[in-house]
Amino acid sequence: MKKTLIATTAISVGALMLSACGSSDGGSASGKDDGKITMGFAQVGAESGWRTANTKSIQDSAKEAGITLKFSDAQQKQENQIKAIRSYIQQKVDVIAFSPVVETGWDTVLLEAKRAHIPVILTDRAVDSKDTSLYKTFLGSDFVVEGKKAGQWVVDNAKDADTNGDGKIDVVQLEGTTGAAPAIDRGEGFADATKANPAIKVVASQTGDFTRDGGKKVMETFLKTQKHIDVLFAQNDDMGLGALEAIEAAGLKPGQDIKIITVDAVHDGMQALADGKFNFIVECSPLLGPQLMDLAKKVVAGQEVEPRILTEETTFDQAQAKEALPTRKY
Ligand code: GYE
Repeated sequence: MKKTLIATTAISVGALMLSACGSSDGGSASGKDDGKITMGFAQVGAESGWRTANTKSIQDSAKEAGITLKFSDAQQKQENQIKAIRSYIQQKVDVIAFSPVVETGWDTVLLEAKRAHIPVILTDRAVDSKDTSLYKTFLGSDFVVEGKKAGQWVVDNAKDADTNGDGKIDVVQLEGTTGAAPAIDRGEGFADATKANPAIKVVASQTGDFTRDGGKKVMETFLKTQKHIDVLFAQNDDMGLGALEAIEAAGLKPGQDIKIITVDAVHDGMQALADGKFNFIVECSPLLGPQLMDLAKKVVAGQEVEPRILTEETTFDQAQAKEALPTRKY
């Protein structure tokens, strides 16, 4: 907000791509004399279609809200995110928002922000810090519920999901980034819901890092090592899309020989569902930008905000995907 004459170029953040959209305006720590807000946003990376849509939503809504955005891409590395947050503290931005790549290890840097009187907003993913005074609010989905919805589909469609009719439902799971909230919580929710039917068993589970490439490679291994696979639970669309390639290359029909459930509902995932290659998608909305900018304005103005803000989400089967695709925004 206040002109502090801190040149953004003076702050080195290594290989990070820190792009300052706008001038080198300082922040609330030093004064609020021109009414403008500068937000420092430390993004996870560009690992998935979800992330691309999330980044666009944040950039577009910052522009719309008249908020100057300093944006960094951490390439899925926590150390890069910590460096970016430290640089935002030095630049005295008005508010810091970030989506923590993993849950643990944030207390030190968040305490630095608190001491500098810069409010922090968590978006998309949570931290597991016991000290909740380190951030103002957490805006995002309930990933445990998402995992439960995925597991419930298998329970509800058990007969169909037993693709070789042997009375057992052998599930392979493609996990997201190890240590990330959505990977931990979706796995937990899925396990919890599928407990209802003892015939359902996760026979193999490995990380594909939320990427297409990761999903493809791990699925190739699963196909080699497992005698039979009834169901694939991919914790995001991109890993499911990568797995499709491996399944087809192995001469199997995705959606039929192997039932596929994913999370996100990005465009390519919805297309695969409409084409009959996926069976069920649990939606996770990446369009967090508008709510984030509203929250930023409130916390910078010193207003109280709810400590936890949930996004509203639905699920899609194949017919619903066909219907929703033409008007889908991402
Ligand atoms: O599901 C996945 C992305 O944190 C909710 O991260 C997000 C997850 C999303 O890479 O596609």
